[in-house]
Amino acid sequence: MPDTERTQVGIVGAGPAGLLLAHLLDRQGIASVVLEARSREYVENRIRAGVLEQGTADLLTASGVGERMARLGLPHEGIILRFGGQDHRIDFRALTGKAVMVYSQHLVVRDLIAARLAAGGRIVFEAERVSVHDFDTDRPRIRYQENGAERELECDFIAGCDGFHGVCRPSIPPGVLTEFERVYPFGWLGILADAPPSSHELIYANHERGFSLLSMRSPTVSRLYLQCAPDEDIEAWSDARIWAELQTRLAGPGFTLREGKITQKGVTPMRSFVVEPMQCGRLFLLGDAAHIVPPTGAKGLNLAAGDVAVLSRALGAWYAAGDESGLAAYSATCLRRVWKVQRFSWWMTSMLHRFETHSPFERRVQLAELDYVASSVAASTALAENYIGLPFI
Ligand code: RFL
Ligand code: PHB
Repeated sequence: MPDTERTQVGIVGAGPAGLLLAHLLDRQGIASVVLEARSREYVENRIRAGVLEQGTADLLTASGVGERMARLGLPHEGIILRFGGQDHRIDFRALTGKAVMVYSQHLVVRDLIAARLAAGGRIVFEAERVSVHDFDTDRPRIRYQENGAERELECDFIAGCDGFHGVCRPSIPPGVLTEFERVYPFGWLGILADAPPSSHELIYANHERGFSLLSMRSPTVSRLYLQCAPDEDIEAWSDARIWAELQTRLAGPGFTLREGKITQKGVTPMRSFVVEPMQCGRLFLLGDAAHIVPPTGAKGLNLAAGDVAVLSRALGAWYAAGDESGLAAYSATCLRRVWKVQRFSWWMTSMLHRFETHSPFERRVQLAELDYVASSVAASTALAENYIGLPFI
């Protein structure tokens, strides 16, 4: 017989979704246990997203985990679109009154883990063979192994925050979920480099040779991306070749790309993916477990935060007053926002990348779209409003 433990909400996955949910539940007096397949060191050093919408940054601050972000985060009031040899700035502050925060996802994860552990919260790292059961009843269970011992977690609800390759979504019986997917014919080759950012703001560059992005992590660390094949062989990219390609694609008026030691490199394929509904009985899916966006809109982490805001509020109402309405509406509430963010991420991806299949006509239309966005207040406001983030609820 496995050792049985009881909690209110069993959370699978200690990425941003799972950790933020545990934190927001704790602030409402709701107990949870987080089960994570990887080690603490691994999740605290996993380099991924870097841009927080104003709503995500505000949520972290309001819930008491914004101290380091306030010190080290870089507030950005605009981005640069670079195409046809020209720069066009989208001024978020002027167009929307808001801004975004450049702050690494792995630091958000570290801040949330520290807050959970300081509050006496339980996170089981290196949990093995996690499986979810009985979520069609009011006594769902999660089974797992900890240090080789069989364990069982009995809970009221399960939150599937275990990412795209997790175990929760595939545990939902066939026929319940509908999947929507688009796989793009390219990926991003991303690097981290010990080089001061060559621009104060992010540069999204549409170039004949393919898209490229200049981003950053700190005043001394640059994060740069190149559009590549989805199955690009990273071994074929020496540091010299990466810098040469970045120099070509990012060339711009009065611009010098500063190079430095490349400390990490990797290739990410690009897809858009959504499941409907984001719930089955008492199992809720959040973040990448329910949807994936191509990174061009910088939305993955922010979508996860939006789901967490909706579910933590709904669970709060259920525990405080037995109000089931928020839980019943969870999927529909999230999906309204998810699809708008999917649309934005698909649109940014389509506008900025090179498509091998484009005819010369389609290429001209793509450049005309960029020119329209850059020159029309209405169109640049639409970009800005989506980039700084649509309301969570
Ligand atoms: P995460 O961060 O993937 O966390 C899921 C957690 O669940 C754990 N897990 C399991 N735990 C227990 N049992 C199992 N069977 C488990 N299976 C998985 C995993 O170890 C992990 O700790 O999902 P979450 O919390 O929904 O957060 C979403 C964001 O991480 C994600 O949307 C973004 O990082 C997406 N993304 C990017 N977004 C951006 O906005 N900008 C970027 O530059 C950017 N780069 C990226 C990315 C995602 C990447 N992935 C997923 C391949 C780069 C990469 C490489
Ligand atoms: C990043 O800094 O990793 C980043 C920034 C903006 C994006 C995607 C990734 O659109």
